[in-house]
Amino acid sequence: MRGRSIEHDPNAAELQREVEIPAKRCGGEAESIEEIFTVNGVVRPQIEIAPKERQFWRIVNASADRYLDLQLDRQTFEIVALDGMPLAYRDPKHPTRVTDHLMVAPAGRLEAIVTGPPPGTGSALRTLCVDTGPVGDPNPEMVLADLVQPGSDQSGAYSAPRQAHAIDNHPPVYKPIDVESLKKTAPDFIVNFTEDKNGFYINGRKFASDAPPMTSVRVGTYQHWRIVNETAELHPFHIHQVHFLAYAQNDSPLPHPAWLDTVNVPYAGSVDVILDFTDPVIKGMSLFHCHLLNHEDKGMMAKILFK
Ligand SMILES: [Cu+2]
Repeated sequence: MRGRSIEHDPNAAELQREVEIPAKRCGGEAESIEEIFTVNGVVRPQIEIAPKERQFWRIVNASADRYLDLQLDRQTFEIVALDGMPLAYRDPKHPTRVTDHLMVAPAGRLEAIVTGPPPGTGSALRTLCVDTGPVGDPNPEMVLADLVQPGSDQSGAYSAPRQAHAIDNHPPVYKPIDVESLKKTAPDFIVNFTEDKNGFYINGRKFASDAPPMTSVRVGTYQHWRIVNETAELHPFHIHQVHFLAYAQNDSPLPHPAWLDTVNVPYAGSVDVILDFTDPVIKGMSLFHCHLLNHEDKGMMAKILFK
């Protein structure tokens, strides 16, 4: 999924109608709609799926700065992995989670099994309205793609490439860990997102390529971080190389704690995470940042040293 700018597109109104953006406003932001989503470069393609057929889908939010709140009409996502990490890796007893919608922040990834709807009932993949906050960008509901039955003679149907994949028979590797005690400790590090008319900041500082790391961590450890968003818009926190367990939002336990590398941080709110720095291969200088590219480019990024 990518964003396509319609700001200067003479067909903007037509494109908005094609993806069925509702007339009623979404969220508090009064700006006009500047972007729509495309799927593999196509505006509202058709995805062929037979009734009861189970397909494995990989969805990447590759837009620069738009959220997806994914929903399949009358169908569910059987989530297998988030942000490239199989759910089973940390929780072998719960390898999948079934949901009817899921927020995927910019840079977020979802792998899920989708089942074809019953004969004669179409379905659509859509994103719902995301209220990005009083100073956020418009992020309206729209249709991303239509699910159609194969051979239903609808022109322009997008067929997923059918490739033979070699199946390797290595047994799966699981690595459940106990982080309960870490959740109870005070945060090892606090990331504070702020902004003003001159830019975007982490802990009061704009990114500088020649600055020393803002923090350093010892390889082999876990850390509890709190990410605090003091602004009036959403920011997705993203870190390179490692994953974290997002388990609380605004000091309340999340209903579905998940291992991620990108997490939405609510405006005027916070998220608590446990970061995993135990991979001995992951060493050296790395980065964490807001994954709205416009914010990152204007300073909301910092270095971290894994030592
Ligand atoms: Cu941001």
